[in-house]
Parts: sequence; structure tokens; C-alpha cells
Amino acid sequence: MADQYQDDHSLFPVPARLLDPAQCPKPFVSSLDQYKKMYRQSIDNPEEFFGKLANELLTWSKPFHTVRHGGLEHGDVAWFLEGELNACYNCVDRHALTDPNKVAIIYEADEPNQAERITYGELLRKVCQLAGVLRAHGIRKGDTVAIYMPMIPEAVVALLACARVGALHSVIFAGFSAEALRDRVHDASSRLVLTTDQGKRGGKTIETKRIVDEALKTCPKVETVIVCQRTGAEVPMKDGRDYWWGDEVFKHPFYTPAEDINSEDPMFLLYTSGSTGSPKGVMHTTGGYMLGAAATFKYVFDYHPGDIFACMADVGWITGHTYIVYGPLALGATTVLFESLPTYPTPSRYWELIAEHKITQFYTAPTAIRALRRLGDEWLEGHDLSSLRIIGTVGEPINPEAWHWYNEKVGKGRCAVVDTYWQTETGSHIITPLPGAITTKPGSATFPFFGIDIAILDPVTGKELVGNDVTGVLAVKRPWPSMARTIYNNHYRFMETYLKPYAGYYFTGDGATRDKDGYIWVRGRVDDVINVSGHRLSTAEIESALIMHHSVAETAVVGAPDDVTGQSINAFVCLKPGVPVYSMDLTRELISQVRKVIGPFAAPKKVYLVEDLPKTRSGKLMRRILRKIVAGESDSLGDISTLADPSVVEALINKVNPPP
Ligand code: 6R9
Repeated sequence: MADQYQDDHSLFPVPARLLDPAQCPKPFVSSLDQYKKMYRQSIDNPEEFFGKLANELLTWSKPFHTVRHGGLEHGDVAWFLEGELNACYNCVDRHALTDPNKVAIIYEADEPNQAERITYGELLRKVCQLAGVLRAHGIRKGDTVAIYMPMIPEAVVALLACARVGALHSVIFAGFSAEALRDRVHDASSRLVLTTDQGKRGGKTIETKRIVDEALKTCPKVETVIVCQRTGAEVPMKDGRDYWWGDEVFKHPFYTPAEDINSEDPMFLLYTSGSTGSPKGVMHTTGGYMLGAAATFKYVFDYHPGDIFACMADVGWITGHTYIVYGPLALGATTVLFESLPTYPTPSRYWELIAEHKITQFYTAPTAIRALRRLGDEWLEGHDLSSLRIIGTVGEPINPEAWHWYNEKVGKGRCAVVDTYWQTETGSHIITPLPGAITTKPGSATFPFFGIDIAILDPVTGKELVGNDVTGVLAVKRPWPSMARTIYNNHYRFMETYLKPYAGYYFTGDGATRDKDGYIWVRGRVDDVINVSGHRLSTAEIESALIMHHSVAETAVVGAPDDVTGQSINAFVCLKPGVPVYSMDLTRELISQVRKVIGPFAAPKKVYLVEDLPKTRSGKLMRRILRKIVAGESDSLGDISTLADPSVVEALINKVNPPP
């Protein structure tokens, strides 16, 4: 079965330079044998392995006695039970106390040549002041705070201030629309929102505060909005609700203690898309999440003091949480916060960034690599990328062409390439090469991280497919520290989505192959989730946005393969009787409907106005057929005899690929 994929099995051993002490710091894991030994320990004796690691990498205000409790069967996973620690203390105080002048954040603003550096000492002062503001506005341990902010240092301060007072932050990516923001603020019952006047990205202005105002029209529970000035533009302020960040922080001292937090106290919510319509507030707790962030940051990015780490994600997604904020700061690293786009003002921006800040680890998404590769190699010329040691990807499978380009043109064949597989729900990397130990294959995330017991299951029987050369659905056999604990206010849905589909396993929603050499290849989602430029979107969410339009009777959304964005959104729409079908305006209206309800990044690339959708006699939509048609595989539709009206298919094919 594994043979159906054209995998690239060329082998890339660890670059010799990484193992040469004259050129690079010695990797923490520097041979395959060492990886295997450590992995074995983490599986055979997780209590000892993770107990030791948790004490080595984190500072606990009260020690834990029980390393691990509960399991996947009952969905009662808990780690480091009696222990107490504060995530903010671990990320800020302990470094500010020992090395206050060390740079914590390099903020690379939208316009080039405006970088700012924030030291750990300054960061502690900023975080304490904002923590004071939160407390003054009645925020206490366990409350949820919504954060809707662009990529500015205050966004990092916002996350850390919440962690300091024990409030759960719920960051909503600033590309979400007012309606999507409202739904998330409402679902989390957030009483306070942190935002900015405007945002800046790629030279464009984003009306952040206006979007917040629009969203809050129907969020009566929100009592306070704290507005940070990014551009200084004049924005409406609502009396008694809206306060300027700058005015508020001046009222509070530069130091305020961090709250004692139990290891299993919730730390944050992050909304993500699933198979069904409404987004789910994935909840992470403190000790386990922090350990996952710190441990993967140490071993996967092989962090050594002096390194300058740059993750190009947005803090609105899990990658930003774990690898811009918590992982790097937990280990006292210098982390780069990039506000702009890889193509602004020119497609050299990443390479300028690396050269200017002497970045040692660089982490981005395959979609950015594909886009830059297309724009031509000349944009790389003349930029000194020799500081790089490790280059990583995340968010979607990387195709071999993009992998080779990244390795050769960016890494110059002298860096380790880490294709890191993980999810919002896993909290940190779960399948990934370790840069000093693993021979890679382009497009494979290779092997599991410590403590991750991978299983590939037969999708139908749920039976584990043991051995190599197997393809099935990807699952994990036992709990790991940074796995999500629940879905906010909906533990039932957590169980149904992740732990019930295959009893005793955590179900990822992805398909995967373990090849003949034991390498894991993640194939993409097996559920109704589409991955566009590394952004997770649910077909049901887009469908429900479309159906709100008065002309729409019915709709089906599928992902089509796309050279740059990985997948693109294709929407099939049946109109209500009497609505004229051939209308360009209507197509535009439908696209803007999705932009309005979810956000611009969810806009369908293609909208097909059609008479009928392929359904079974019992009325079940056969998405599989639509997927094949948009992928240009109409000649291999499989069995269509169960369709109520097989002639529908012909019409759909003609619509998508009109005959000449
Ligand atoms: C971290 C993040 C998770 C989904 C996941 C999978 C896809 C992420 C991948 C990858 C293949 C990789 N995915 N990394 N697929 N190779 N290295 O992206 O979290 O936004 O929750 O998305 O992304 O399909 O299930 P999230």
C-alpha cells in the first residue's frame, strides 16, 4: 500500500560540520544510537525520564512527586501532579535575575531596518506592569483573557502577563474576522480583551481595533479592552470599557510576584478547526506544556547559549506560542519576532533577516519555501546565511522539491533540515528529526520525539499495523506531557474527537506511512480539515459561512492540491431556485462572505456554481468524488454506483474542467 506514494528515499546524513566541535557546539544528541537509547528510556521508564527532564529544564516553586497519572482510555491525563510552577517565572524572571542584559526578543518590524531589542530585564518590567493592569481590572487565576494583536513585542508581553497572574490566554489570530473573533471571545467567556489600535503587515494597515469593536457589539460579557498603540492612529474608544495600554501600565510597579500555579492548572486556550463546524478551544495545562516546549526547543533546535532563534509563524497559532514564546524564553534564548511577510518589501526579506541578526536556527512553513522558490534564486544572492545551523519546517507535508531547495539554497548543504510534525493539540513536536543524530529523507518527519509512542492503525478495523512498510491513520499509544487535556467546556467533544475514535489511542486526524526503513511520512488529514498555507480550516466551517448567504441552498467545500499553498479551498455551491447561476458578482459576494465570517485567509480560491452535488441515495454527500474532480483525477473516481444520480458527476467534471 505504501508504494502508491512517490517518496524520495535519498538519504541525508547529519552534515559533518555539525559534529565538528571546531565549527559547531556539540549537539545534545549526536548519534543515532544515542537517540535510540534515550528514546528507549523515555518509553520504558517515562517517570524517570520526564521527572529528570522536568527538574532539569524547569524551575518549580513546589516539587512534584507523581510524574504521571491517568491515561488515554479515560481521558484523565495529568503530569507532575503536586508540583507548582509559573510559566512566566520560567520564561522571564529566572533569566532576568541572572542575566538581565541578555536580549530576549529581537523585534523585526514590518519596515526593514527598524529592529528593536528587548532584554530579559526589560521584559520582566513590562510583563509585571501588564500583570498589574490585568489584576487591577479584576483578572484572577482561571479567568480567560482574549488577545487579538499583531506581531509586536507587547503581544509576547500579553501572553506572559496572563501566565504570570494565572489567567488563561486565548489568542485569536489577528487575521480572523470580527465574527470569528466574537465566537471565540464568547465561547471562552473572556471578560477582557488585549488589542492594538491598528496592525501593519507588508506595508498594509489592518484595522485591529475596529474589528474588535465590531466583534464586541454582541459580546456583552467583555468589560475591559486594553488598547496598545502600534501606529498611533485615532481610533474610537468606548468610555468605561476601553483603556490605553500606555496609560494603564504606568500605574503599576515594575515588579509584581508571579502566582503559584499547579502543574495541571490550565495555562491557555487556542481555538482550532476540526471536522465539525464550530471551532474548539484546545486547552493546555502548565507543567506538561512547558516541559514539551522546553524539551523540544532544546533537542530539536539543539539550542545552545548564544544562538539566535527565529520562528516565522504568527503568535496567533500554536507554532508561535511554543516556538516564538514559551520554548525559546523558557531556555533563556534570544527569539526573533517578525511582523512582516517573506516578500516585503522584496523576496529577500528572510535572507536579510538571517544575515542581519546572525540567526542560527530558522523555522518556517513549506508554503513560504515554495513561494520563495518560485520567485527565483536571485533573491538569495549576496546574503550571508553562514550563521545558520538548523533550518526547520512545520505546518504541512513538505514536498521533496521544496525540501531540496531549502537544503541547498538556504542551508547550502551544511545545515540540518528538521521537518517537524505536530499539532495544536500535541503542544510541541511529536515526530521530527534530531539535527545531530538523524539521517533524513526529504519529505519525511522521520522518527518520534522522546516519550511519543507512535502507532499506525488500520482506519477501518482500528488494528495496529505493526512493522515497517505500512500505511494507515496516525495515532499515539500513550500520553505525553504536552498533550492537550481537554476542549474548553466540552470534555465530551475532546473524548469523541481524539480518544474515542480508536479506544486507547490519541487519534491525530492524519494519515501516515512507516516505510521500509521505519521512517514516518505524514500524508495529510484524513478528516474534513483542509490545510492552506499551513492554516487549518474545516470544510464544515467554510460551508456554514457560505450557507448564511441568502442565495445559497447547499454547498460542499473540498481541498484541491495547490503548488504554493499545499491545498486550496474549492467551494461547490447550489443556489436557491430562481437565483441566476451565471453571475460573477455572486461568486465575488460568496468569497467575501467567507472573508467576513472567518477571515481573509479562509477565502475560497474557486467557487463553482452548480446544479447538484454528488449524493448517495440516503442523501449523504460524497466529498471523495469532488476531491477527485478538483485534483484532476476524474478518470479514477472509483465506484459511483451508490450515487442517487450518477449523471451529476459528468456535469461537475464539465464545470471544473470545461471541455474545449
Ligand atoms: C503545528 C501545526 C496541525 C496539522 C497536522 C498535519 C499538519 C503539521 C506537519 C504536518 C506533515 C508536518 N502538519 N506539521 N503535516 N508534516 N511536518 O501546524 O499545528 O495548525 O494544529 O495543524 O498540520 O495535518 O494535523 P496545527
